[in-house]
Amino acid sequence: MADRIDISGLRAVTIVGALPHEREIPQPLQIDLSLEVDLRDAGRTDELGDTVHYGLVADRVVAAVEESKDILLERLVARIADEVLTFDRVDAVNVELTKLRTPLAVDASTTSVRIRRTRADADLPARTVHTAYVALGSNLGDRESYLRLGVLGLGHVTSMSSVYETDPVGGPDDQGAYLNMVVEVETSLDPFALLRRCQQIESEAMRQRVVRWGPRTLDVDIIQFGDISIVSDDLVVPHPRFAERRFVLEPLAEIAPDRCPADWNTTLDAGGVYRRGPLVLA
Ligand code: PH2
Ligand code: MG
Ligand code: MG
Repeated sequence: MADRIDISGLRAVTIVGALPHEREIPQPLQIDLSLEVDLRDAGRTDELGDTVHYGLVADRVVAAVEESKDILLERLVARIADEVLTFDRVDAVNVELTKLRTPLAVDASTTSVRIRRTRADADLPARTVHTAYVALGSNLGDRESYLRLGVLGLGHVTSMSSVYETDPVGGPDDQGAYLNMVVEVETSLDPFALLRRCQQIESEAMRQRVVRWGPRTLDVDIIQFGDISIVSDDLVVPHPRFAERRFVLEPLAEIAPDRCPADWNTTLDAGGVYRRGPLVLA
């Protein structure tokens, strides 16, 4: 992964060095950082939560440097790398630490050290990525455009079912047919953060929650999140009704048959779900 976030020319003043006068007088340092971060999700979603907030990184690094009183640049540069790796989207970090006023008697402009550290070097667990299955449904307006908006907003979509035209289940009698689909998403968001993301996408689609199970421009539901079970006021995972809904199971079976209950296809009423074809993204 070649994606990087660079912070260059960061300055801080602190006590560092082995020479007697360096123990007395704080000196100016420059810190140059290059963070290895997967930027694909943020490139799609335009969400700060999908990347590393470099303002926070810069603040934390400057604070760590100002608090330190190390003898060696080697020790301080390791401290900086550890600080940056506490941001769990950072897979690895390159740090260059420079004394801007070299303490040497000879003529030299700067002295610096440079290291690269990965999460494994710091004994930190690799960034955790979960596989979630998300169902999308629309039965108002330009339904296919709403599905597209949903898919693009979800971030790293690794698999997409076909689009299905489906008869409405529940709700008022006079509502139109739905388009439904299910996508597989790789995410480092936790389930509640993914829920907020889904709700954000729905509000972007100007969803108006008027009637329960009534018509909607876009409904985005988490069906499964890894093998995690959650029962809370705002979120139940796996989705409590997915196993009864052909409009979820047919698309889910297309991309992840092992995620469907056994025999669903023979025990559930047939009909009402018609495969249309792939969602055209461009
Ligand atoms: N969603 C519902 C209720 N009924 N029926 C179909 N066919 N498709 C849906 O997505 C759907 C529904 C509640 O979210
Ligand atoms: Mg729903
Ligand atoms: Mg919903």
